[in-house]
Amino acid sequence: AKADITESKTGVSFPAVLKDSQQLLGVGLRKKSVMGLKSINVYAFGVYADESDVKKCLAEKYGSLSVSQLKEKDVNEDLMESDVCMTVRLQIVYGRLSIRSVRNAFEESVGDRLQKFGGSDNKELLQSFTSQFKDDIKIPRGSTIDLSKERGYVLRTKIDGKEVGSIQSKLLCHSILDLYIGDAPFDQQVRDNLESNLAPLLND
Ligand code: DAO
Ligand code: DAO
Ligand code: DAO
Repeated sequence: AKADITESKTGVSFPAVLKDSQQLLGVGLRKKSVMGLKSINVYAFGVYADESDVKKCLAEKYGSLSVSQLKEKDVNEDLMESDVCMTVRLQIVYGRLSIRSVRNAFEESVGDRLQKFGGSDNKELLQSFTSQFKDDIKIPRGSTIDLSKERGYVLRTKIDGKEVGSIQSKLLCHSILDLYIGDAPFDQQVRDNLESNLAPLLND
């Protein structure tokens, strides 16, 4: 079996494979600056994609290319747009996360992407999501949140393995993934290593 990978700044480790077939493409750190001053580490994250979906959806277009050739293309765009099953696993390291701050951060980060990709007014869509983050949900340090894009652009959210909801929306799936592998990601390192980690899935 392949080895787990540890996010270096937090020491949080991620399994190399999730759900039997989703391969780890990179790990990173989500920070947040508070009051413009210091920044806190909020969660470590790992990005996974289903190996056979990657082959099916991307190999024909990219299969013969080297890593440096892949870097010239917008492979990340194809990954976000196509019906490849993916998971972003978040492991919370900040010990005082309130649902209110999750809601606010979500409206800021995801709201920004919904506007970017959806154009018109998505405020209602956004609020219909965030209103479902019930005030009594606890997300202590050590919690694991899985955001999974399943077949047909269904976004399923699980906290510590327990489902909290699912929503079918291509726009929402794209907006969430863009936070992690888009052009202005939370951690540039994941973006930088994406092609090197995808290449073996495309070619073997
Ligand atoms: O205590 O006010 C504060 C700072 C909290 C920052 C929280 C950022 C939340 C990021 C989203 C987490 C999603 C699980
Ligand atoms: O880090 O800014 C960010 C956005 C993270 C998206 C996280 C969604 C978390 C959903 C948690 C549901 C809690 C009920
Ligand atoms: O339709 O099953 C349902 C209820 C949806 C609940 C949504 C919970 C929040 C999921 C937000 C996803 C954010 C990444």
